[in-house]
Amino acid sequence: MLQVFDARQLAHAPALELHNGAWVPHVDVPARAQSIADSVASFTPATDFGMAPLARVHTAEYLDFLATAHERWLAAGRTGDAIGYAWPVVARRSIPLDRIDGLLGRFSFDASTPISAGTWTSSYWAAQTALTALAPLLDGTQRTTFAICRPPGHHAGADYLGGYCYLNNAAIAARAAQDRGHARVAILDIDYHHGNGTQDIFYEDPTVLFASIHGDPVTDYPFFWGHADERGAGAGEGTTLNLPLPRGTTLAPYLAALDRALDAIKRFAPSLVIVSFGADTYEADPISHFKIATADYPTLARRIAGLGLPTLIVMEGGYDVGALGDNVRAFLSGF
Ligand code: Q9C
Ligand code: ZN
Repeated sequence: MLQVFDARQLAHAPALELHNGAWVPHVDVPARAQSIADSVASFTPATDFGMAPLARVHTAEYLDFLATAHERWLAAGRTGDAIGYAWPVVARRSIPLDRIDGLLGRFSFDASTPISAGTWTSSYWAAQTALTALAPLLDGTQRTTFAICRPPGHHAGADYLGGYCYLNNAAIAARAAQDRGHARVAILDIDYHHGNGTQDIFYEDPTVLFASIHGDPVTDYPFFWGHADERGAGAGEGTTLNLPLPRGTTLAPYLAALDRALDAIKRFAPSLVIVSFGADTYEADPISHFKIATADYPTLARRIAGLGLPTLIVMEGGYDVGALGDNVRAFLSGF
């Protein structure tokens, strides 16, 4: 199994995030990606596919903002990481803004996701990591590949960052696969948190199925997306499947939900599957609340492998750094 990791993803190093009312050390530490890379036998660095595949998913305004935000922050006389403090209510009209604080609000949805000096570099190479892992699936030389992406991507929308995510690595890979002939792509999101960015990007798109199993947004971040009645809209009605589960969920009910998601994928009949894999479903994850054990991950993976489809695994969350390498290795072993 080809495994892609690029050390330029370690440049992203936000200092603090706002967590339950306190500024705490950011949990997406560079050591996360390093511990995953250390746990796999060998890896390939990313190839540069340039900006075009990013622009298939994200708006030009957002990409320009993200690439320049930290410079603009410094130019405004600030130090440290760029972060917003005022957000427009959904459906506010579009207002041309220039001040960095206005832009930070416009292009983000939370206070968990600061922009550090290295954020653009790492986000860019995380997207290229996903594209590099996709390439051998497109030419048929591999059946399953693993992209060790950091920062993660599934909370990032076409024009917003949030949830530790800046560029939507899985969505970028899905569009690239479509551009190379995969008309129908399924994205299976098994991070603990709902992948609101991926859902938004494909909400009205009948050619990409988005199926997600996650902590119920009634109790858990990101609150405003991921409820079971969100099923897509317009031409995309029915190609979004949300399976929220309560805090404390153990393997058996998790597998029941996974089988429902896999059934929906089979009915959709894609030619490629992208798995947004978060190891934050792990029982000891510091910010999440499912009860999946390390020994459970091969079982999850075997069921997904049972689809028998070319599969790109894209790393999303997972914050118990000490167990992360073992959990990822356990998951990959099931393929
Ligand atoms: N007080 C991913 O797993 N922080 N992102 C919530 C809770 C945001 C997680 C704060 C969690 C985002 C990719
Ligand atoms: Zn997560």
